[in-house]
Amino acid sequence: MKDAIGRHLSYSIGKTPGAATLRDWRMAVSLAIRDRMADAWFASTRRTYEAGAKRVYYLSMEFLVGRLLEDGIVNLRLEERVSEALAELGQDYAEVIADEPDAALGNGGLGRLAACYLESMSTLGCPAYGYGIRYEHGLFRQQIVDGRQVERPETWLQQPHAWEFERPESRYEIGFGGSVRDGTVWTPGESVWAEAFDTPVAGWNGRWVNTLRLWSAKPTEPFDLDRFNRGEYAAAAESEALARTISRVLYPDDTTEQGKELRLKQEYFFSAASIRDILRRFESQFSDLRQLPEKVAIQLNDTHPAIAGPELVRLLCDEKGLDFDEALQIAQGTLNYTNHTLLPEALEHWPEGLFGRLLPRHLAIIDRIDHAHAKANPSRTSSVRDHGQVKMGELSFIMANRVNGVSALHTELMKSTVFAELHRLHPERIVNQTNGVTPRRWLLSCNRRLSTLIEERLGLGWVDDLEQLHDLEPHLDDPAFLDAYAAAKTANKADLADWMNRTQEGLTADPAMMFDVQIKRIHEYKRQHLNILETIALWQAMRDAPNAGWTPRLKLFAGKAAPGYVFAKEIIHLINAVAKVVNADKITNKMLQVAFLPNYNVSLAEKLIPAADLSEQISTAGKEASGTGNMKFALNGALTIGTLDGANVEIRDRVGAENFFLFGMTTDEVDQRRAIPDHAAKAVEADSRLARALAAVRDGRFSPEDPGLFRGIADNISGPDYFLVASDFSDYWRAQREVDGAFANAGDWTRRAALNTARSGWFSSDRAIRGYLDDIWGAETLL
Ligand code: OAK
Repeated sequence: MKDAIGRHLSYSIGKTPGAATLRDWRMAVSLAIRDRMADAWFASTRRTYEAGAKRVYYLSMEFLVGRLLEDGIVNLRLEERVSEALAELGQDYAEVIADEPDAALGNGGLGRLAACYLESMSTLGCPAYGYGIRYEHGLFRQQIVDGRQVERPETWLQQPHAWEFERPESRYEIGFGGSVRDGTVWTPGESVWAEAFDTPVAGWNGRWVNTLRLWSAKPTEPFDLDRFNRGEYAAAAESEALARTISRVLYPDDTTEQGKELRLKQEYFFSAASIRDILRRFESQFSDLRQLPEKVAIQLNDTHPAIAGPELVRLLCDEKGLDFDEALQIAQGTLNYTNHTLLPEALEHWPEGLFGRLLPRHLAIIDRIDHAHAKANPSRTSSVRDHGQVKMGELSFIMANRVNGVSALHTELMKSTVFAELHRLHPERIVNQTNGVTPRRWLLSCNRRLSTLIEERLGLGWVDDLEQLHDLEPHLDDPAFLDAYAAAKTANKADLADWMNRTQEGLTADPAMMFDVQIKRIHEYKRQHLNILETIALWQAMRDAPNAGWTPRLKLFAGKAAPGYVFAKEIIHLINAVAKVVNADKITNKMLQVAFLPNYNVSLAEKLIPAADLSEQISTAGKEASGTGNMKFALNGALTIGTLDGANVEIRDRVGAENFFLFGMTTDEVDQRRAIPDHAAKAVEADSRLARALAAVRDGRFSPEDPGLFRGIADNISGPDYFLVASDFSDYWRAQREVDGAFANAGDWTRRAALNTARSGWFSSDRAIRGYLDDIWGAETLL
């Protein structure tokens, strides 16, 4: 290992040890690790060809992979060798790992899920490719300036990236616009190259390696030398810059519709390149396109790649000469669709005018698909085109062999709401696959103290068979085990507290406090404002009775708001304003501290989750499709305070109701409550704590220099309150006081935390991927 690192430092990076920077060392280590993936990578491809196996293609607009070096080292089981080698080379292992920038090619849940699933597919030996976009700029970097979110460009690709292989020979010309002749001959008005960059994704033990193939946009028109020679430098580079725009930025929206033309271009760009690549690989091995459904399963990660359906039909008809009905049947046998949200504003639809201008042939194909479906289902009343819009959810549904939701509750709601009619017509099509998370990243490597303790008791079998964590339960009767479990948590908290106290102005975190954590995108449905309102009420109650024996708490928040989402940004501002007042209050600051940690990303989550005591999963019931953070917290021994929403329901069923703090209205109750006139005003009137906390917000207690600053938030909660913050407040307060009482009993709390770990094995992404393999893809694993 030492030689391998040294060789790369000299001959790949071109530095001597004396001149090498931390980044140089990190690059050299990364290249040495990447080398060790190569043979298994080639072997995986060879095995797949030899077996004539079915391949899975996961098409996703986002892959939120985070850092890759530690993941590679851990999965190849090279930790000791790398840290020893680095020590001998005079370098610090942890520093080298921490030097890597996060690959933030995603917004949140959907993108991180795609990354967990790729890793699990490799762990299981499922032949698979991930297909996405190689964004030059991933999700923005969040700064907090005077309490407000400020967005800065993220620049992960400005430094050399160790993990990818550029494949200039794998490129496809992707067209847009233009016209269609004789009904089928599409002549695009403009085009760009989609060029492939491959990253190897190694599974546990490095036995199988799949590929993440990301497309980068390159100009088809060469640089204009004539204009350059005439001194028109900017104009000479114009077409090049325009082409590159397509893979320039990740849209920073999470569950809101993004209606930009460029966004539709991005979606077609990566979907079309991926479909062509899939067909090319298929045809290099098989001769009959009718075998496609038998040899290929394509998963659409939400509707962003939905245009892959019409594109596949187009290629099969217009280029391969199949007739339409046969092409449609092949495509429908190959494609599947995962829905990740029911929020109306997140259901993609495109204006027909824009769609027809950019993709004229596809619009005609969509109409034919829709007519064919309507003809076969005469009782259908809806259609893909509606009120001048092309609806991508409906399109995905009718193009798919299987459609899935991401938690049991969400799947049932899909059947009864957005897809009610299509579900009636195709009752076998919708299936559930509750989300999962990879235990390699989300326990083994992010929480060394806990994973070492588990290894001492159970060995390492749980790492790729997470249900083995059940075998911890007998150890709960051993006081030494519980002590060690508690000590691991406390040490994780102490590390985090040290780091926060150094970096967060005004904060005094003490590991003896309860670490109460809410980390996720900032959104009204996720209700960070419910949490901060309860924080305010708690602070007021503590001031009233400072000696009432309060359980000391640190309230931690982190998350990004979409740049255009004004209300979400006001919530961030309010949290920071409350932190400033509360942390400085001499009466309460030993009992209550509040922090908003900037720039939430995968690496920050890896720091926070192992140190959490309490996991806040408090969305309005019916709104959070699943959640995956909720699973990571439970696995790492945080107890959940949560509503009956998304996968919380299944977490509670598994860890036991007595180890989960439930509050709030159910999905049905939410609908009923919303129908009551003035529901929020009535809830405020009925709860004096809520009224007082809202008054403090409204009257400028947290913004003395601008008293009206947060009035909008207070008015929303006591007025329209679509997300029912006011109506759920009393029960949330009750549950939080129950949490206080439970935390005060340290021994019992640890037991309940350890039960959360022992009973969370089902939430492994390995289990989820097995479910996809069996119920959706019909594919075999080769390990
Ligand atoms: C993002 C953009 C459009 C549609 C959905 C999303 C998204 O991230 N949804 C989230 O997906 C996660 C993975 O399935 C779920 O756990 C979250 O509940 C859901 O909000």
